[in-house]
Amino acid sequence: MAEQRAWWKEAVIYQIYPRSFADSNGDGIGDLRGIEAHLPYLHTLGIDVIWLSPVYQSPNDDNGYDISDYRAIMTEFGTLEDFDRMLAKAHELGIRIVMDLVVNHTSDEHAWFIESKKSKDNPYRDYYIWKDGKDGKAPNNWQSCFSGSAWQLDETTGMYYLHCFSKKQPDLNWENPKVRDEVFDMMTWWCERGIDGFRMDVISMISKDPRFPDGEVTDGIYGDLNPYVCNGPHVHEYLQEMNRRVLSKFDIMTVGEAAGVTIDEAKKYANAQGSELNMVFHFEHVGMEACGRTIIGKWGYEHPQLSKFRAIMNKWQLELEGKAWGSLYLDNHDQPRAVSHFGCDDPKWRVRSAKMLATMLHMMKGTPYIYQGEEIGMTNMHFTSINDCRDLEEINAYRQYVTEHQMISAQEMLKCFDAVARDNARTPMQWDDGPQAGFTSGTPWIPVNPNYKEINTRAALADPDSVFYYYQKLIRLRHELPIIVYGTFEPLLEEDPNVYAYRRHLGGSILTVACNWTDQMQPCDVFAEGTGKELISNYDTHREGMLQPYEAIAVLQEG
Ligand code: TEU
Ligand code: CA
Repeated sequence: MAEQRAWWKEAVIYQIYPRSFADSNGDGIGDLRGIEAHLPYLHTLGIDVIWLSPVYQSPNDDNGYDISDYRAIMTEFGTLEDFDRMLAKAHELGIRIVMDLVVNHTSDEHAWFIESKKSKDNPYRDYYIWKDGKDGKAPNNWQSCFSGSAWQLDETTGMYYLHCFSKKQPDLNWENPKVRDEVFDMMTWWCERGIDGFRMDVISMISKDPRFPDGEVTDGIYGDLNPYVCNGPHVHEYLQEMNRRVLSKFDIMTVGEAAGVTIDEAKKYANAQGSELNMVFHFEHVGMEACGRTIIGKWGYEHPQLSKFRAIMNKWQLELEGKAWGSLYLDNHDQPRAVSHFGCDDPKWRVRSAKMLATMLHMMKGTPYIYQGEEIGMTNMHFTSINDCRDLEEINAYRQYVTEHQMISAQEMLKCFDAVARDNARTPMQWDDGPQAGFTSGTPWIPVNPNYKEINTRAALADPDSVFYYYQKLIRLRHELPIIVYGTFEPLLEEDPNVYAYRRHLGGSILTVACNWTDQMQPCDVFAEGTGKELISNYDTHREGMLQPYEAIAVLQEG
């Protein structure tokens, strides 16, 4: 079946984490005017869509993923007028804006929750998930994704409410049709304001197993909630209703962040009939299962192994073909920096390996996502103490595993933070080599990575061989060559421990891609002698039958 064409299949998406992107008023916090001022930079890069992490009113317990008013802009970020001006400027530049929709939970400071907790018979009580305790304890043994129990006792009514994330993020009760009405009305309000779609935060978690059973105790303290909150009994019903009542009425794109999603579930969420969402993010390739040893919980510090990573990526490329559309990403605001995690951020190999990773991802099938700073090869930060942490996921994990239960040493925990902590991706965008990397004229909410003097957009724009211009070329190739968007995927060298290679096919044309994941020369024979046109590479010269350290190359044979 010929693939149905769509703009969101042909687009390259850039994620902005507003708090760390650009500060326009010197308070050390990124804001909407700062984003507006840098839209021309993104237009130069060539991206088509911006995914904006939450900008709604929030007490910032989880940096905006705890919303207290869905129809107001966070005070530090600006006003609705600032938003409208930024949106109009983006549209003038041909850039669409996709908002982050966080409706698995709200902030505990949202008006709905303030009402809900007042009494058991309050009209808003069933907007959230309240349960009686058991034997003086929580209703079950679930651990929150941010450590500790997933249940918080509320003294007023003596009942517990569920929070899969922080205690200031109570889960909404999607079984309540009034909740669905409120969410769908709010989504319509934003679509009528002119936005171009939604990234849907943990959307796979909105339907819970009504039995709320205890989970398997994996770290000796609490039970695992994931089997009972991900891909629940009504999740597809709710999304089909959302599609009917909102999404189908607008020319917008949707991507579901689907914690715990499997290939089979993804084929439902992102089915080709378009009855739910356009695509989903899965987590298999960025989790510890691609790396090997987990130390505790989600925490570890081994780098991904090519064999495990490739098996995961190839599985998703092959299984979604013709059935559902995929997303492609290596990092975001929750993940370590791609070049540090998958490549080599040693100054000797940072640029080469960043370009290799970009080639590997952007020549695949699916919609690619670039996280702010990835296009200039920004790297992880270094944690010297818990005081360097701003993210509650790290702070809570440190308290639980180091301080309270002594299950891991402070040094081991910090080593895990160096490798995979979310704050790695949240250090300020590095614009130039001036004070605070040009991010702010004040004191940034989180320190700038000390390597900003070498790694910044001003230096990148002045260097024709920079990672920036390499990404610009990858984006341009995707816009020019349908085989990159619509070609089928064929794995190559599936057992090679060092080289990731694959082919794309469309109408007789063949695109061959090979990427050396090591800092050593490696044999590679996937290119037929002399045929085809080199589309892109991170080396100017090549060695017959070999790949140079971190070499990537893509060759097109026109059919
Ligand atoms: O993340 C959901 C999620 O699964 C996270 O727990 C993520 O996988 C983990 O932090 C990786 O270490 C979404 C948002 O992207 C995240 O920023 C929010 O903190 C979370 O939901 C709650 O809204
Ligand atoms: Ca600011």
